[in-house]
Amino acid sequence: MKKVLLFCTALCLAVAMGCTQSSTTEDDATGTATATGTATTTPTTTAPADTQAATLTIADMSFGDAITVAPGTQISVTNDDSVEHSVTSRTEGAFDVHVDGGQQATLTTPTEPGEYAFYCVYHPSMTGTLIVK
Ligand SMILES: [Cu+2]
Repeated sequence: MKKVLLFCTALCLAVAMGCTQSSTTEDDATGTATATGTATTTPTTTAPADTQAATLTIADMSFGDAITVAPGTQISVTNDDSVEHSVTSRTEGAFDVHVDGGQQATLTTPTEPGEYAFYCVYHPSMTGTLIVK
């Protein structure tokens, strides 16, 4: 009878320890996941705010609203469409950037202030305006 009791106690202890160990591991995993999520969210929130003034997003065959930038600024051009577009100035040689579908490119704005009309060489009906000042 005593032997059975001892065995039971040992088994109960083992189960209890097993439970404690597994729950500790889960807590650790949850803690790590939360920390990682927070770390990832912070830079993502910061990045668009910093680059907002120098970003041109092409979507639905449109350049969107006119953008105003400082001379000699680097603009990040994002093509959200599946087809290639270009950002080509009507002022010859001012800028001409081609971006494949789903890709990004960098456009350096002219150093001469002014209003630059541009279009897409593949879809000439797509037009936009870049204001440098
Ligand atoms: Cu185009």
